[in-house]
Amino acid sequence: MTDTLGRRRQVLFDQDGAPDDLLSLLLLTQYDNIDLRGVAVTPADCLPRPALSATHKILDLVGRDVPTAVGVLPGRNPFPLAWRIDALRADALPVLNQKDQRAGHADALPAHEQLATWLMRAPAPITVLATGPLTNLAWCLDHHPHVESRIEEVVFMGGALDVAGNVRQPDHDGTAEWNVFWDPDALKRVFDSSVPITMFPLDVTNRVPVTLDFVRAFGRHYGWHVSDLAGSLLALTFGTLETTGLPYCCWDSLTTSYLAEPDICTFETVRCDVITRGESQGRIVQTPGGRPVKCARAVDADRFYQHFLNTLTPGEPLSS
Ligand code: AGV
Ligand code: CA
Repeated sequence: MTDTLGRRRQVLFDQDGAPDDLLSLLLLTQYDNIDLRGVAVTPADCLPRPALSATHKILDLVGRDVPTAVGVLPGRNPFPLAWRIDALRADALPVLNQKDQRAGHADALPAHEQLATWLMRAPAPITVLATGPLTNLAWCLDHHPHVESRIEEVVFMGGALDVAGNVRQPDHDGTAEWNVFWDPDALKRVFDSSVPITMFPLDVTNRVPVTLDFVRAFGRHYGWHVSDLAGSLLALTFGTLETTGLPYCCWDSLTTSYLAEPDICTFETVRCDVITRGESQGRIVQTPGGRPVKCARAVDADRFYQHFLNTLTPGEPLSS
């Protein structure tokens, strides 16, 4: 999907280094209609150093030179360490370590300042894809208000509207989704701006769990670096159902697929607000006076899995 002049859509990607985020990065690198201008790593659902390293190795693997930056701003509610260490596992995957890596360096600026710079320098309105918390973007809006007009659309994985949240923490009532819970004030700040927001809450992302059949489909293409990486990252997600009671889903990759195939989901405008304090912090509420958000409400799951598989495997299986 290019615009009427055939221009590619410019995207800044703010991700937080979980397997799902790294799969999203891989998808983005394969989309012909996307001009990926920068990748930020938010230190939320990851250890930032290995997540940055894995990010560099993925870009290297697919032969892409894209600027990166690592985040330093903290969230109020830290992610479980047991999840954050997945970045160490991803960074150690053999497919990402086929050669001595040139030490990849992030830009010297921390991600929030770098994001502001990228936004200010963007030659045309730019899309911000966020598959982690919105902390960096909120900082940009606070400190450089004029960047608001540079943003064409914020595409965000987060929230839970008419379904339960996925936060299971003491002193919390379970109504929040983690990307919002990590830094509820950040979403509030983005809601208070005028940027168009397209949001992918758990209501739809829960419908695309990582299944064994789906992971095994990548095994049929074993031997091609991109499908090996995709299958390995998906395999890292197993055990989630057993340890948390909830399956690992393609939360971020479904959100990312919107940039290539915008009609895999259907959307409704919902007026939203976010609770920032107390036992429901991070919960999104629908209220008549709330801020309009374009929310994904239904997904064609089969079409999504097919899109994901087609994008990250070669035309034909290497062996039958
Ligand atoms: O709430 C979904 C978000 C997505 O951006 N993340 C994971 C995806 O990257 C947090 C999360 C929720 N449940 C999790 C998460 C789990 N069981 N393991 C790791 N991360
Ligand atoms: Ca994420």
